Amino acid sequence: MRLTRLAVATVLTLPLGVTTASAGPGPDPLPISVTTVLPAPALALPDPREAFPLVPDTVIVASGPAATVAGQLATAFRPATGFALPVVPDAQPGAITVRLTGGDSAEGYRLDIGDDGVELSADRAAGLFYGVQTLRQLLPPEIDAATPQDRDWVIPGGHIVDAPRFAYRGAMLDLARHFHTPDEIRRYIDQISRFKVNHLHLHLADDQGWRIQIDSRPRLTAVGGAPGTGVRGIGGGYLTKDDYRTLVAYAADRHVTIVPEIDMPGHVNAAQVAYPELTCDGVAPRPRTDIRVGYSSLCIGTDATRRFVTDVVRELAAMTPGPYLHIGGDEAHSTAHADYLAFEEWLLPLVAEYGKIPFGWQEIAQTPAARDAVVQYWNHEGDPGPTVASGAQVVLSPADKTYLDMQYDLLTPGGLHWAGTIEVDEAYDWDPAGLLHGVPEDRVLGVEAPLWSETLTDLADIEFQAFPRLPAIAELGWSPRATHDWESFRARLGAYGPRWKQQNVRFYESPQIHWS
Ligand code: TNX
Repeated sequence: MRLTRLAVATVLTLPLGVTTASAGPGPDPLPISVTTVLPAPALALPDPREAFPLVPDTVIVASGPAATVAGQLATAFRPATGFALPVVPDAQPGAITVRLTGGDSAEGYRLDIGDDGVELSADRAAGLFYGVQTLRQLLPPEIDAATPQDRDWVIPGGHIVDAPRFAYRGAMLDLARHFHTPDEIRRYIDQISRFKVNHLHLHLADDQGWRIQIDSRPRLTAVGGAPGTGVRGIGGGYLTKDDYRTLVAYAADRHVTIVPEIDMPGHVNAAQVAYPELTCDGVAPRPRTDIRVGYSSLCIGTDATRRFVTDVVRELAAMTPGPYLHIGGDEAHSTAHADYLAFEEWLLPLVAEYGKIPFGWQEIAQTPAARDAVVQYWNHEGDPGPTVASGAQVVLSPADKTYLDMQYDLLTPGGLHWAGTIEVDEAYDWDPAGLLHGVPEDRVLGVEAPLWSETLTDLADIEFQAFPRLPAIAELGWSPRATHDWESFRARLGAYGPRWKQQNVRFYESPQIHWS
């Protein structure tokens, strides 16, 4: 029987377990409550005496810009409930109210759930969007079904007051080693945004391929994106400017900012195959489909290199509305040290001239110009470098904790293990504050989980590597340190399994987790 609003009294007499995910091995399944959300909210107070039943005549009240997010909420809940869930402007009792408030919290939100209604409020649309992601997790996994389910829908009562610990919560996809299609990227955006991840870094060029249209340099994609480019010659493909703009807009609707990366001065073999004048001897290297790194370098200080880099930065900046442009800078083992420093001293200000904040891998921290950049650390051991000591902001992607392409253990298929294997507890058990020697928390812009694609081809491979570790990194980026607790995290993660199953998301059923 479906619940109607008249049946609220019945709901209240039911044990909380009414919204429980199905039983599985291990301890009792976790009943859904405001405390079971991933990533953990800053403050969550359950009220077991209250609960809000979603019924066929439930309406969503919102007006102005809040109506956009209210529409996303309705779109998320309509298929599985089969309810109309109209978005209406006028306040009424017993509704889900979505409301913008007057303050200046960029991403925070508040949820108050009682018998008489649900109120979701935030200062900005991003906060409302995150409140919607939380609400989705307060209904049972079947809420993600594509067709109407014959069951009751009850949102457990209580209050959440939530805001992120760090402004930057990122994921990265490597399109160069294997191209991933816009549909695959969209599906990944759908998944990461559920965990309040707000940046997607796209690694668009490397030795094996070039994956973004640059009008002034058509051979980059004609050659570097041709069939047969990529590791083992599998894949090929590239994003047209239209593809890219459509992706940027799709991500923005989910409050995800795209951070495009062109890796320089190393990792440039594909560019040199297309434009041999970028080498010092003018001879085109052979195309590469292996996974070695560190052998290619732009020829530093030539007009040809300066013109090329300027063309690429100019066009990439013009098609990117987000604040950042990532210029790589890692593993330039074939660039002389003095050349590397000179190149970065020229390149980082060039990015700023085109209106973007330069972003680069940690190697750029050797140059003074990096003081105005975001520096992304993949190796947290040792000295973070003089520029960081003097003020640059950092994003933390320690390879031995956040590299989603590392194997879970040596038996899991796919992935590499040069930084070790990473089980779920290792991805979760660290603190972004204090990871880098001498870098205080207020210098940490956030965290990012990169996923390099040497061994990955399709979306199923991506999902298997990302889940369930991505939510661990997302929680480190979002949740206050005071909530950090492995037992709590693993219980909430175990209860999330049925949601991935419901959505046909492939994930690694880690033996560390009791999956519901
Ligand atoms: C290191 S660490 C890389 C990538 C590889 C990755 C594979 C860093 C910034 N670069 O070139 O794809 O390892 O795990």
